[in-house]
Amino acid sequence: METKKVILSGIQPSGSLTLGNYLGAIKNWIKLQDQYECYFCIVDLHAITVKQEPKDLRSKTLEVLSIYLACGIDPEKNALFIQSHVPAHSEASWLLTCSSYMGELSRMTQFKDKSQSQGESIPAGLFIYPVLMAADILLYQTDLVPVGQDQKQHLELARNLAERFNNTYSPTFKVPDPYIPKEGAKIMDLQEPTKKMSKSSDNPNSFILILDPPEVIRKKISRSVTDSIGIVNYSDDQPGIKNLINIVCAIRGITQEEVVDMFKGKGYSEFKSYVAEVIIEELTPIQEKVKELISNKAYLEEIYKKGAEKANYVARKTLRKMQKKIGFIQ
Ligand code: ATP
Ligand code: LTN
Repeated sequence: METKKVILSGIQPSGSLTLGNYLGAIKNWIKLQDQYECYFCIVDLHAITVKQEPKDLRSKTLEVLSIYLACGIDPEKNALFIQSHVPAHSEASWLLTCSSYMGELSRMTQFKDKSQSQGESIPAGLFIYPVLMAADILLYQTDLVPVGQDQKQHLELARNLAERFNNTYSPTFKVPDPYIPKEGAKIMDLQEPTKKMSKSSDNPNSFILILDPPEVIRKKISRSVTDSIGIVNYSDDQPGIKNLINIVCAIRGITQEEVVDMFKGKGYSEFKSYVAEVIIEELTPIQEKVKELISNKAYLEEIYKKGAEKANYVARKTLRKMQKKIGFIQ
């Protein structure tokens, strides 16, 4: 029997998931789940690189799992698990930290961005963050990592660490490839459309949450920042409008030209109403399913336990290989 190629990806339970998380990551996972052996995790160890309220972390972790399921990830076919339930991630992360360079980690743009808002006391975890992500990926001998554009640099580091380990010892890891969607790869902030839409932004008007009710979506889209040109065009001079066009393309699977054609001679307010309805139509069925799932704690527990069992088996095997090659007595 031909063995399936492996996919791994994850999202931090560091807040409520945004339309960016959905279009940049989850929507692609759904497409790939039939062809690949998939591991989808909720990366709680990554989330604590910035301060988290324990009770929120607990509830967001289960919310993310409910969203994965509600979006159509099949728990029978895929391993859905919580990162901290698989201790091999933390252990492998340390082993890889010892062969990571300060220089390469200081060049990570996410570290540079996130450490800026931390004042004097930058948590060391923020610096090591991409090494933990490399551990997540490499432990499963992953072929493909479906992520948004912002994670490309981290993926490059994971590839370098895999090659470095393979060269220092002997072939141990698959060298993974990124899978970045053409549309939806980078959904921008609705208030500052030159910045990525992010769930940890302080301004709720800057993002759409997967669980935002229809009236909130309409309000946020109608308030989104545009420009004074007044024509629906796909252009870098109109980053706000370009972003809204990208959102429609990623949801509907149509081209930018088709969207622009639809709104020839029409104004921004008509266009914005259309964008809001496209988003609402996509998110409403997901929201209904999340509502059902989130109260079914026993079902969620059954899924993450089963997922952790499968993940632990595979991850432990790779970890043991690493330890043996490094020279640890087993
Ligand atoms: P945080 O703001 O807490 O750092 P985030 O919203 O950037 O979080 P992550 O948990 O870091 O989200 O990302 C999970 C996945 O979603 C990754 O694959 C990432 O590339 C993707 N993603 C996040 N934001 C966007 C976005 N604006 N556009 C496209 N993809 C995105
Ligand atoms: N760093 C990622 C989240 C993440 C991840 C992973 C993504 C942690 N581990 C492994 C893919 C594969 C982010 O989106 N900020």
